Amino acid sequence: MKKTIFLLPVAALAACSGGEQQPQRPNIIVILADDLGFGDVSAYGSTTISTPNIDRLAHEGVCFNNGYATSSTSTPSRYALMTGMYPWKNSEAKILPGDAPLIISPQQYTLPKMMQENGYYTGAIGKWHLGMGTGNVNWNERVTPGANEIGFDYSCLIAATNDRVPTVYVENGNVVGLEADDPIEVSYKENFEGEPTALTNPEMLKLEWSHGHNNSIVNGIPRIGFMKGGKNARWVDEDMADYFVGKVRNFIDEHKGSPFFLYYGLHQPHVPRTPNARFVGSTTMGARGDAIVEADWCVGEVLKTLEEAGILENTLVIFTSDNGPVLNDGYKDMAEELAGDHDPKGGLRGGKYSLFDAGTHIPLFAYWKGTIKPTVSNALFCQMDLPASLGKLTGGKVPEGLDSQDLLSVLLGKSEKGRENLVVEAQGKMALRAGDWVMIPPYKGPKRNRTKNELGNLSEYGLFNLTQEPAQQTNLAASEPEMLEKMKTQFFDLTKGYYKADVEEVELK
Ligand code: NG6
Ligand code: CA
Repeated sequence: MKKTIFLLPVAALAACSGGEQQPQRPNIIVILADDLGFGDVSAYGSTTISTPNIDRLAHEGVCFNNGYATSSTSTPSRYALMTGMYPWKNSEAKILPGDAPLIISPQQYTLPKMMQENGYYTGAIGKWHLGMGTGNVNWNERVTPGANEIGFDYSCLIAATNDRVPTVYVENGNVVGLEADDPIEVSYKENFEGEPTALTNPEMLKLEWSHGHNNSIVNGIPRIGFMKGGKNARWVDEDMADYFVGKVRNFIDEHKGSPFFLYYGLHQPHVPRTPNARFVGSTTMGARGDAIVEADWCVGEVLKTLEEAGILENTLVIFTSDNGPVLNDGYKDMAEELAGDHDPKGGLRGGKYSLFDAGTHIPLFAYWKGTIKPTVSNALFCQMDLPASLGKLTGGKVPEGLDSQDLLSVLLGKSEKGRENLVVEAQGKMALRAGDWVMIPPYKGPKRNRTKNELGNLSEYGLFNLTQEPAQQTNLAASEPEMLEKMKTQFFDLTKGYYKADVEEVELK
């Protein structure tokens, strides 16, 4: 038989042989909401709130039923995502004040640095909360080291949280809109003479505090910490979503031609909840519900921008939340009173600050149009696994010894083989999730804090089967002694040198 030789175009040849021509690497966007609970998105079945844009990621991507943050508060949770290391291995990874130094060393491995070294253009926009500078920050000069020193080519951030001073945007280390004749001063110890606080000038408040949050007043809202000056640089809370969406749009438009990595830290629905007037009244739940709808709009804007730039099919979008939900986190914004039938925990137990499941069991979706097939995944996946998994996806170098696990095939919905276990953390206390089970060692301390969230301080060992009972009401420690022993052995092995039976309670003032 005569042999026929087909001549293929050069590009096709390269693609077939898997040789020189690399497939184009996707852009990656990680959207991290702040305090958004498992029950706060309609994707997991909540009928009391509608989040169509977030749901689109869930329904057309991988919807994780067992997605986790490492921690039930922001700083440690973000630390793990950024470094691929358990935050309880770094004693500084706890809720930081707004003037705290950067807790990630510029020598340390980070997810953005890996992406940057790998040819990606990298950006961080929105909430930071990993510290800036080296202590005693002078906000009138470039604040360094910060995001730009640990792997981000571009950054536009709020230093800590939207309830902490300084209430200014920091772009590439510089306070935006700062005027030389009105320098900023910040203190977490004492007020500056003559500056109004919630205690001295309650008549200036448009939002009242319920616990904490009675220091400097900015934009009619009392904050944590004291600040002076920088009047024209101060943010307007109600415009924050628009401000950051604008920055995200610019970032995508400017870098659509090259692979980029974008970390977008939404400030919603963290307190103070200040949705733009466009969203006020969009739910019956008051500011918290309206802030979630605003966050959903932000996600929609990201997708729209990608579509308009023609790069939606070449972008992996990961959506998640830094920790579980809370209703009253220190302001009288009626979140509790107006919640109605809405359960932000989505049937789980606990919430923000808690060792119970709702503290760290959060919404997680991975969306990549045309590549990821709509999938519901029950695999255990933690945000801390993003560094190793995204390294695998993009060819980035992942060092030995990280706690981050390469679960790329889980992330892309091709495998259900997730983590075998995960140590979760709440204000220095730790618990173990493994398989269907959760083991919580006994800890002293109150059952609830000022938020009324249950903290998970148990007087005896707690053992719960999450598949049988997501609400963690039945302690099986006595009836399942073998499982308890197995979990304890694993837990003490994993946390060796770090576990402390006595952890001082972090008091919310
Ligand atoms: C607490 C604040 C709370 C919130 C939290 C950090 C008080 C009483 N409470 O100390 O409002 O800011 O810190 O939240 O001040 S997180 O999501 O950034 O971890
Ligand atoms: Ca948070």
